[in-house]
Amino acid sequence: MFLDRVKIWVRAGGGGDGAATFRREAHVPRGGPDGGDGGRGGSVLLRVDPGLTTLRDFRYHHHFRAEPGGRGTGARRHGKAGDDLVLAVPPGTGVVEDATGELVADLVASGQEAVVARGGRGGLGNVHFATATHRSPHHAQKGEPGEERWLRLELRLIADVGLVGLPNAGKSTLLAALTAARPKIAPYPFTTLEPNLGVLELGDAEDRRPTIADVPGLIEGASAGAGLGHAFLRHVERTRVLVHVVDGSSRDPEWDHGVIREELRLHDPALLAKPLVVVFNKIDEPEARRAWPAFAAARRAEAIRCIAASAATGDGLAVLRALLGDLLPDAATLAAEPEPTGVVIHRLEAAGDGFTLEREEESFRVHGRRIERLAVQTDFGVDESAARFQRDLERLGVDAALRRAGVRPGDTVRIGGVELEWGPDAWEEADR
Ligand SMILES: Nc1nc2c(ncn2[C@@H]2O[C@H](COP(=O)(O)OP(=O)(O)OP(=O)(O)O)[C@@H](O)[C@H]2O)c(=O)[nH]1
Ligand SMILES: [Mg+2]
Repeated sequence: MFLDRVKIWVRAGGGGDGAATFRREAHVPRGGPDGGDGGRGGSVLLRVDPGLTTLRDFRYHHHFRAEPGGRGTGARRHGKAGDDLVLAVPPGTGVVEDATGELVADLVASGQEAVVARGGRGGLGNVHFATATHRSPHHAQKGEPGEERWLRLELRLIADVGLVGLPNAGKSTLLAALTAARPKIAPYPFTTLEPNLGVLELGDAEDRRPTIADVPGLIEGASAGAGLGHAFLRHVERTRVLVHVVDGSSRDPEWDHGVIREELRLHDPALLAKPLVVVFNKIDEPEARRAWPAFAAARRAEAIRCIAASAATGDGLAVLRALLGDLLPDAATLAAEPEPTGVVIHRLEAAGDGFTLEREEESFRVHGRRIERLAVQTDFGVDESAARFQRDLERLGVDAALRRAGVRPGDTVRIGGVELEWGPDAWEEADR
């Protein structure tokens, strides 16, 4: 199976919990708080490895987790930070947030990285909560959970020249004849299931080394999803020059030519505006030689560049090389990293203090990044921590908003993943 689109789940490590410990020393009967902070959780990153051309590594493995941060301990010892998890992807990998369909990163340049799930912050230890009037706090923060999300990785191979054509036209044979690449070649359609890349040695004074991509054969209806369809057309979107390979010995090369043009147009009319060379291949075959004059005349009438060649014997390949040399830009432009489209690095929203309130039958739901984070970082089993959270609700205005909305004792209030019961003076985590 050709894989250039995969769905993966990533989860960053949660931050470690802060500790609520007290100093114990031989001569100090009641030591002060000395709980250290939890360590930060590891993040999940994607990084471009220019040696990769497929998303094959994600074929059997779809779930990725970074390491959590360690818990803080006594004597103000901080927990260890979790290691980041770095996943290698090929250049041309678009990263789409599955839930929203939004492109969050477009990874094209060698070594380019994107953080796709940020590790949770470590919780603060109780040393941070001691004040002049409250010297022995039992409150420590829990670690912040790591982010998790479903992502779609979509590969658009980055190559200067794209070879397109019906199955069995001779695209892979042509790639092998022009470059050092050794793709599989066979006398039946659908031999190529994954794109192959080769470097074309133009041998000119500028020493240009454009890359050529041989993509699996297109069939009628490809733009609408037939066969392996769109997946392959996506790869030619970024190429600078298209080479359309037609099997000159086929029953009707003119029809073959028309099918591919139509599929390119249906996928994206801009594809037809790219510089194009039609290679009338297999000219060593008698049928091809017979069909060539009419085919050439038709292309001339449409003002489409067209040459007769044989990928098998090498006939016409010098002409093709020279034509590609003319159509491709200079060495500096070729060497430049392609421009990413859209957003490059996913930026996480800052935790704002704002919130919204929603009534759900007998209960309420509070949405707000900051208040949701405070809720998950609170250990409601510790009275002092629950009381502290109550003060956070007052400080942020959530408490007043709930009262205005008519909350009554016993009502359920959900904040993020935490379910609480509204009490006359304090909050309790609802039994679930
Ligand atoms: N006689 C002749 N045969 C050729 C030529 N080019 C390719 N072939 C043969 O055509 C068949 C198909 O070639 P491939 O290069 O695998 O074709 P492809 O376009 O890559 O096919 P898919 O990967 O299936 O899309 C093979 O048997 C090749 O040996 C040529 O110039 N002359
Ligand atoms: Mg092939």
